[in-house]
Amino acid sequence: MLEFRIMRSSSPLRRLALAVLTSTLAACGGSGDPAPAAPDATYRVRGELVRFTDAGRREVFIRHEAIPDFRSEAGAVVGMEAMTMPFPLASGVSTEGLAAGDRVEFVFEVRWRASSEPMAITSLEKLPAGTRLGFDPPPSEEPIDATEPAAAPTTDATSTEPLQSVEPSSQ
Ligand SMILES: [Cu+2]
Repeated sequence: MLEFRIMRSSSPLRRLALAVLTSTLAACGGSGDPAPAAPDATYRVRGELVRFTDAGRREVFIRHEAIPDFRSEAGAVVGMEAMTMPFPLASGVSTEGLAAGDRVEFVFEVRWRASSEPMAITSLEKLPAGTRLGFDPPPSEEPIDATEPAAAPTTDATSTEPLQSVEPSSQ
């Protein structure tokens, strides 16, 4: 709330000046990595790599798990349900060894006031094969509960006898 009020109270002129300064600095980045503005938020999420959307593999569709702490641009925790969506990859993020169908863990940053795409993946790593994710169906539901409604205890004496072993006893 405090942040919000400060943002609103800063004059449009000041914000414009800041924007110009920021873009000037970015343009003057030269040989080094242009230092992007600090992200508004960073999330570490797991998901399944559905496919790369371009030949250069700089954007990827990921079916991600729910992100309960996802914040809106206004800063409210709105959460994000599990879904499949595209994520651009920040420069320098390697896709080596990754293929469609891989389970992955990734970090993405959000910059709501970015001039173009507000989200970018800054880390993308393969999870061990067979890693279960939140949207997977439950593990094979062994019909433990379904088969036998608990039988009433029987008073039949024979049922308490251990079964005769077919094998001769070794002792
Ligand atoms: Cu999403």
